Amino acid sequence: MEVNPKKFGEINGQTVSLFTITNDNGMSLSCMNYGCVITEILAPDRDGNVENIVLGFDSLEEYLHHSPYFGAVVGRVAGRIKKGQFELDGKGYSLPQNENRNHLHGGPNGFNHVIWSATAIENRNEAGVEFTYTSPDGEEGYPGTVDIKVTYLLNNQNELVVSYDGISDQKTLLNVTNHSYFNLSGDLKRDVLDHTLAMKSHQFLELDHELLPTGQFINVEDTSFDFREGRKLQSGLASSHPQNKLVGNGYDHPFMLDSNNQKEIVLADEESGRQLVIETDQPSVVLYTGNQLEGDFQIRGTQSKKHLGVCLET
Ligand code: FUC
Repeated sequence: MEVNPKKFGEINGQTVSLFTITNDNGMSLSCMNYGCVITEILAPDRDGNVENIVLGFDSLEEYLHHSPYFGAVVGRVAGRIKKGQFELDGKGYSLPQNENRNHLHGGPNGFNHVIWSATAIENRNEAGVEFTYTSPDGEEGYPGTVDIKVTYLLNNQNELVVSYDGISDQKTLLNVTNHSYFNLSGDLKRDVLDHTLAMKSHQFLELDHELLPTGQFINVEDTSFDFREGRKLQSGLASSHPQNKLVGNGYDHPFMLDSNNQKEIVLADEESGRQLVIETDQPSVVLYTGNQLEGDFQIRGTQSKKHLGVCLET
């Protein structure tokens, strides 16, 4: 299998490259070394029509101006840190507050905004890119120099393997994720509300009005948060559950996973026949149904709107 690189743009005189990895079934993934962003995943529907299944743009400029973390690696810490404050071994740290008074997704200059080094990997049955970055001590307020490596590998079983590897010279926080917005309808033909999601999770975390976890675990039983038998995302939009309403009609919640590496998350679109199976070694996943996607910009010719994509942030 092969990786094809090309120039995607420039930031302050530095070249940003786009890498396209194609497997023997015609499935492909494109990613760039700015933010390790996955810009496109082309996958067949039940009739073999190959179409894009993630939200992304065709130009670097659009990523710089409009992207709500489309396809990016977010960190050092994905999610929100209250007031940007945390304590480690008795020492207090202050991080930039980039969403009202809270710290979101690693701060305004987090991993999604930096240029990574990239090396293509080409083997017979898999290919991909290894991205590396050295985050200096104190970057975005976090202690310790962190050497981080992110690898995307596509194989001939239509599997994408995402690996993260980080090491620091000081005790620190590191909790990254990939922020791809999936839409299995293909080329954004429909929003994701009639996608069916099945998740092995019996607990989710309650959020407060700033979307910060309160520390309270809620059992999913008899609620619109019970995905154990599979349910349409639409049910969260329609639900009167205060937690669905709070996040702008939908989901934006961490779910605790009951098992790992056992098809614990399955997203399916009946009409196209496409299915996304996610397996992880992580204890939880944030389900975000694109409740804040309404915006004054186009996504490859489609007006950005609520619920156009769904993120499953392990
Ligand atoms: C998700 C959500 C947030 C935010 C962001 C872009 O991770 O938890 O609410 O909108 O992505």
